[in-house]
Amino acid sequence: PEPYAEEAVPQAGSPGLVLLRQVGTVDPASLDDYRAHGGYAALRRAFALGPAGVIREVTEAGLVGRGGAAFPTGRKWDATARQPDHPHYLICNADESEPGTFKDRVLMEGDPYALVEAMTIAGYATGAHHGYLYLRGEYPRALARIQYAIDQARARGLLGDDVLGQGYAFDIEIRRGAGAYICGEETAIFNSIEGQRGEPRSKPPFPVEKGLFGKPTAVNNVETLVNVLSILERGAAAYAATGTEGSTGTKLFCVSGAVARPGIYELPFGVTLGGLLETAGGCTGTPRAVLLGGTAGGFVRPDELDIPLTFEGTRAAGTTLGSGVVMVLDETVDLPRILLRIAEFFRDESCGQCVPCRVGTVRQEEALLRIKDRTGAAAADDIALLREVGRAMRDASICGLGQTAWNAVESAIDRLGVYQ
Ligand code: L3W
Ligand code: SF4
Repeated sequence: PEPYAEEAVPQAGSPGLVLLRQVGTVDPASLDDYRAHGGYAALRRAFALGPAGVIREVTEAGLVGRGGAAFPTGRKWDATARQPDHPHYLICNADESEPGTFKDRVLMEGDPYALVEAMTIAGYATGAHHGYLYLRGEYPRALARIQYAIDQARARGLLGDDVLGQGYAFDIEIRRGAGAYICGEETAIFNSIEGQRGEPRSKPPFPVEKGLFGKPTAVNNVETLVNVLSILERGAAAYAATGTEGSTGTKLFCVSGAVARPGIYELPFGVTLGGLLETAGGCTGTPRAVLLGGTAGGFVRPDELDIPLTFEGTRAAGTTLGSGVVMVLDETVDLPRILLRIAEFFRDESCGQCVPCRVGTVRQEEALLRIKDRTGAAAADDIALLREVGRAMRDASICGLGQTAWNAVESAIDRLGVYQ
């Protein structure tokens, strides 16, 4: 393996890893090596269980989506499988673009066959014969490795008209994004693949009913899919024994910023934020804040490190786990500048389709620019304006981008007391 995966995964090769167990230890270019490490046992078990049996295991395991919204995967697959309209499609959302997120890249570069196998299982469970991998355009190494893995799997009868001689036809096509963050929104992916502008569609109807080309479609994040392998290998009960009741299994955390050993960490759900930072070698300076959950998430204070990293725990603490971003900021950072950068990002990445987001993200950036060096009464009017604009974006935007564009700024004002 090339050095990248090992550098990005300080835990590489450690015992107890589930999703990362092969990253840095398996040769990503060798199907034989993947199989020698137990690869394709999960697909064999899937064929033995049948589609309904696979969905039952995934549901009983309590698996929920790892892209940020934590929707139950079993429910999504069941709803797709039941649709009378055909064909069904499977899409793996690998347009990983949330600032500070790089977990899916590590999985795809370090263990590409795992994703190919997991997509095959998801296609089988949901009744799809065609899977798309919608890949972030700026991931050339992931593209090369996954495309090679797909070609090898096809040549060895693990994709194609008769997968593993079981009479099931499935193949995978890679589509690359072209640098737009919004194309990671599931319905914008449909438009992008169909050759239209990458703009989100209104939901409902949900993709499980009307997705790609208007057909039933299951869309899952890379990390979500890779979890399915260990669910099938070990069984739902063994999988669910890790983590908490509301958040089962392990989670990949993308730790960056002022920590001694930044990188991707895999830990059971329920570890505290402080416990995770300790695993990453601790903060290198005096901590000022942690951005949790990415730009769609929010900042927390250094005295809040006892927050349990679970979906329910972060929700109760008024924040979110998002896709697993943990960005540590020390006292040397210029917070108003960071907020401006986040606002610039949202203004830039808004697709412009709906007014609250198109106009709101511009107004938000303007207000932040005005108060960059102000505090107290001098900032009060603009903070009131930010709240009003933020509420409008949250309540009236079509998709998650506009709905969450004010989260980080709001948390910096209310939790960190910036501009006071
Ligand atoms: C069937 C229903 N399906 C919901 C499905 C829906 C989607 C999933 C979640 O993402 C998050 C946000 C940020 N019948 C259903 C149903 N579904 N109700 O469940 O749906 P939803 O609408 O809650 O969320 P979403 O719009 O898919 C918003 C996070 O995404 N985010 C992340 C960005 C970046 C990355 C990355 O770079 N990897 O994830 C940005 O906003 O945290 O929670 O499949 O169809 N009744
Ligand atoms: Fe486009 Fe923003 Fe509306 Fe989403 S909320 S559809 S990104 S304008």
